[in-house]
Amino acid sequence: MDYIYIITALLGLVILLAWVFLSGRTSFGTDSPTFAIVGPVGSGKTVLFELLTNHVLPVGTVMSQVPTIELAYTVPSAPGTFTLIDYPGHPKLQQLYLHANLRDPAFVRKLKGILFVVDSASFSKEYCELAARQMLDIFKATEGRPDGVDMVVCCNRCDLFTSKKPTRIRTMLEEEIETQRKLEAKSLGKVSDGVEELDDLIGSQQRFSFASLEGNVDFVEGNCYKNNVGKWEEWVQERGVN
Ligand SMILES: Nc1nc2c(ncn2[C@@H]2O[C@H](COP(=O)(O)OP(=O)(O)O)[C@@H](O)[C@H]2O)c(=O)[nH]1
Ligand SMILES: [Mg+2]
Repeated sequence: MDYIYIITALLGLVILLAWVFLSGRTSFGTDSPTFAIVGPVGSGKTVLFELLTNHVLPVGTVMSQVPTIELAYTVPSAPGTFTLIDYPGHPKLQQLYLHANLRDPAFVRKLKGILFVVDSASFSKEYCELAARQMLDIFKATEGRPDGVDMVVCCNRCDLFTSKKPTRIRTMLEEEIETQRKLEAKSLGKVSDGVEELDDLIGSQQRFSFASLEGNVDFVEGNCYKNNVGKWEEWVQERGVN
């Protein structure tokens, strides 16, 4: 009869150890340094993911419904492997996947860099509002880390004549983020004094600028269409080797 107690106790111990081990592991069951590809729908994220992982231009893409994950992503000259995740750009799906991950401190800690892809050929005022909203939500999570998380804004589709230059996109985004931050602070101020929380993270003293963030934000043009992604790859490589 005593055996039953011993076996039950051992079984309990095994389950407990398994639980401790598994719960300590972060999203997608891997602890390797991670690069995230984010940005609005149709900006070229999935095409970029394919170029970075398979080095081929996909024949066609459909709107992504779930994240695409490469667990054995290698970066030239960098030791080991990385995780590369292409997140769907639809706001609802971003909440479900990207922001669910960003709420996990262990996930934020292992983030090596964020590739924020925008369509520089459709960068209208409305598009800028959407991109700024998405960025602000990301910064709220990443700027909580002492050193922030580096980001490269991939100004994609520079092959099209309507495309805007990275410097212009940067200025438009800074102005828009400042506007949205003020609006948010105003509405938060009405219900609570939680305003400091956001302002603490991105500095309330001066106007919003990317330079005042903890993480470095670079704006670099390119286009997936003609496989002109070398500068973005170099950016990833710099973070991968450090
Ligand atoms: N002209 C042009 N089209 C591109 C470029 N990059 C992506 N596309 C096209 O943009 C569309 C959307 O790309 P996709 O990667 O699915 O966007 P996602 O929603 O951000 O994942 C596809 O039809 C691509 O072929 C580019 O640099 N130039
Ligand atoms: Mg996609």
